[in-house]
Amino acid sequence: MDETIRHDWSLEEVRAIHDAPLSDLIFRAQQAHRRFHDPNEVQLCSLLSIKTGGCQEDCGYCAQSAHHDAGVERQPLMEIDEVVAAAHKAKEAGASRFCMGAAWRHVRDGKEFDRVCEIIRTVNDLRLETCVTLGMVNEAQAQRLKAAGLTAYNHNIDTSRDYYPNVVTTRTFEERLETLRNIRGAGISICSGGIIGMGESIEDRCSMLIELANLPAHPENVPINALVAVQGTPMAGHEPVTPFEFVRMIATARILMPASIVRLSAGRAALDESAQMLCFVAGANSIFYGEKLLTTGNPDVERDLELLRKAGIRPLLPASVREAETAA
Ligand code: SAM
Ligand code: DTB
Ligand code: SF4
Repeated sequence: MDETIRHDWSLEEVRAIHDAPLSDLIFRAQQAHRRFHDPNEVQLCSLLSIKTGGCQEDCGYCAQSAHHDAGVERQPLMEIDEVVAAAHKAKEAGASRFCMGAAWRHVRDGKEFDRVCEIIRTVNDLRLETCVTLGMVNEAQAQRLKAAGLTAYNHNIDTSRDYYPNVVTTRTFEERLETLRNIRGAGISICSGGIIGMGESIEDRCSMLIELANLPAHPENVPINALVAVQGTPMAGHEPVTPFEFVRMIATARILMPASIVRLSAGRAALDESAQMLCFVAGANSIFYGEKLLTTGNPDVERDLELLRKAGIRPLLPASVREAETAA
């Protein structure tokens, strides 16, 4: 194993990294980034909500929780054809990964889960990487997702272990980790990160990254979201995070998990071009690409393509294509 991949980070160490002068922090993040990635490539992931609203969980940030009234229209699980049409469009627009989210507390065996597995198979046939986020899954369900050809499973730890009860009360941090173990056990890539701007301390942010970095294997993808404060949720009143906070979090994630793909995720629409560019320089190498996240907005495709063009950044190709090119 590469000796620069560590799993023994301490809070003192990580706090010192996070709080370093910005220039020093970014320089160190760039060094880590360039050891494992092409700094001019960014992964483009498109996101689709395949089942919206009415969720039993009470996540304080989420517009889809049945515990809050954020005015989100509930939608049952989409039909295969509709999802595939959206995946096709995302591919045409240049995405390499198609991510699908369902507002479920956990997966239930039955017709709906069968349909999700069929959706994964069909989207895979389009030669897109597939990712789903369906809430908690057990070992057998993880195996079925693997058999359907799933590339990655998104399951965020959201915040630190200590701050977790201030964010969600209907499940525990440990349950979150249990699902991550089930996904890892089935041989599926893990996409797991969190959210900043929910009233947590800097120490909580560092602790969250340490939880991820000290897992037996780092998540292959680490989404860093800034809270999208949605009216009607308990977190509607939070102040937006500043670009400095976003950049520090991304750079710290990059240093702790140098080989992982770090995604500049929700909250990007509130950043201007220079702040986004600074996030790329700080080690972000993935974005959500497409006008919508799950229920809230994201930058326009044209503007994103223009930004990437001006920065000389190329889209990262799907893993299957990269491997075929290396073999040739
Ligand atoms: N229900 C599943 C779950 O919670 O795992 C999947 C969907 S859930 C919406 C996926 C992730 O989106 C959450 O874990 C959270 O990190 C992120 N998210 C949701 N609402 C957000 C918001 N308003 N701002 C920032 N991130 C958000
Ligand atoms: C992740 O880390 N961020 C995405 C995805 N994983 C599923 C979701 C962001 C949601 C933002 C709020 C919304 O659109 O409802
Ligand atoms: Fe449900 Fe996921 Fe939203 Fe929590 S984040 S309320 S589990 S959809």
